[in-house]
Amino acid sequence: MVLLGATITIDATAYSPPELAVNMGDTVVWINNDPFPHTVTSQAGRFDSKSIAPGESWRYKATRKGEYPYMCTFHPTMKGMLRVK
Ligand SMILES: [Cu+2]
Repeated sequence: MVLLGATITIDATAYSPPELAVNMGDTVVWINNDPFPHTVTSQAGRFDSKSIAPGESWRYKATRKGEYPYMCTFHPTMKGMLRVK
């Protein structure tokens, strides 16, 4: 089976899983399960979801190899890492 994408949930002000590796071309989906908004913001400026409302999701197609640390601009302690192989 070929995994074409991956899902990261946002729960209790944390990304789960906090680190994820995907293949180039995969689509990654973040789902906000918290009752308040979050963002998924690349620290190097590669991507920025802007505000993801409660219950909403945001998807990003990983088109370039690399390591992309990201954070939530509303909660600076929220950090994640996306690796694109
Ligand atoms: Cu947040």
